[in-house]
Amino acid sequence: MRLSLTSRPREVPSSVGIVHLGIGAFHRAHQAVYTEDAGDGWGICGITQRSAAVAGRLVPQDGLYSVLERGPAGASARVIGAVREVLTGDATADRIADPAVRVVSLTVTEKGYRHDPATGRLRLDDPETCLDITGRPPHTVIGRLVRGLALREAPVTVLCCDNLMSNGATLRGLVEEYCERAGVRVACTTAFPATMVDRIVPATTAEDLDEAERLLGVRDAGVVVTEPFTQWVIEDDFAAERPAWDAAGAIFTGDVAPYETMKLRLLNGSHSMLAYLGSGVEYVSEAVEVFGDVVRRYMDEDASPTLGVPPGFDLAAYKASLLERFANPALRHRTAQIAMDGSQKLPQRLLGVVRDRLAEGAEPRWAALAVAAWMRHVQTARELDDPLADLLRMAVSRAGTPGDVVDALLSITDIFGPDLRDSAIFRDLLTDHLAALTAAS
Ligand code: CS2
Repeated sequence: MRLSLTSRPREVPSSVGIVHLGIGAFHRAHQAVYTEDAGDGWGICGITQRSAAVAGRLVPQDGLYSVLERGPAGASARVIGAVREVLTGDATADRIADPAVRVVSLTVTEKGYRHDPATGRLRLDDPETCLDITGRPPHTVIGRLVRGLALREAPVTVLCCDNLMSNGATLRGLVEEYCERAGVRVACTTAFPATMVDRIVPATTAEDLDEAERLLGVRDAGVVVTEPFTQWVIEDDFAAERPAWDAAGAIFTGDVAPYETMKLRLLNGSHSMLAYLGSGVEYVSEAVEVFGDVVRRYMDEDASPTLGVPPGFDLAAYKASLLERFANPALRHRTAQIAMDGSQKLPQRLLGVVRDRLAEGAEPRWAALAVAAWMRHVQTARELDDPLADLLRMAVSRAGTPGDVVDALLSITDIFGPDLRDSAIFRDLLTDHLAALTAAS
């Protein structure tokens, strides 16, 4: 029997107040769970942005799906009913225009913003963005969001839940830049709070579907798998009403920046380091067995001195908990899943650490090792899953020695900016590490 309101009758929200762009596994394991746990009746309209597959799985199940939590002590599954509609991308603008909607949230991954990761501005060499700007029915996330906002009068909060630096302000900047170039006016009041989102959500496997069926007694085609840990810190700056996410454990604060930088540099930076150094093993839990010590040194010696830690926060305990989460053997988080889209991830995860350490006159040795491991990945990966893959492959195809490879990749200023391209210290660190990684393989 399939999961649905008939096979598992339950109360669900009767209306939609949130439109969510990018209804992938992360949203369903994170913000949708907080929305359900807030218990104040907010329903979500999830809109797929790239692939309609989620709609195909959730619509026949009345929007229901299960969250399979895999901890070291075992697995549990619960059904979530907060998602009331699942639509495909073309519906975005009309759905945002609905005055009953007060929050538009996004998880579209770093590359979904089609921005320049080094400057945070729109990439005007992106053909899809250019076509949207000329006025066709929009295909890009920013184009669709702007079209929807322009149709509104009622105030709305736009909540970016992706791992970008200053994600709220970055998204606001992209929306404003797009409006200016496309000659579009947004008249409604908007707010773009910053958020820090955290939960590890590996891709669902066939074993996960079977395990959820065993636990629930019905087949769910929309299972998402995750760890027990979850965290959400949100800037308290809303243009209109919002769910009581704080009742579900979210933290509202005036300044998200310290949490955001800490999470991006410690969790995501370490994750990327493990993914590239550990590209020879399948799972993060295996990579951490081999590279746990260098990750610890990256966190302690390079990343930690760059952080402004929130008052009362136990940084040592946070770092120890990250290593424990990475080591969770039940999670089966593939290194390849994290390794993708490196060009979009490196700046906020590792290059900020490099910059800050260089500015202090220190040598960011471990952060440079992680970046060199990415360079090795670019050189050797059979398939490079990255929006800049062509550019990256072309850069390394002409390069011979490790020094050449470093120079060729560092000169991509969309990733490194002119400052890191021109840093002799960083270049030398990268060259030494890449030579050692090349010799070791
Ligand atoms: C990961 C993140 O895939 C990746 O790049 O580093 O998705 C990570 O699992 C989440 O940010 C954890 O909150």
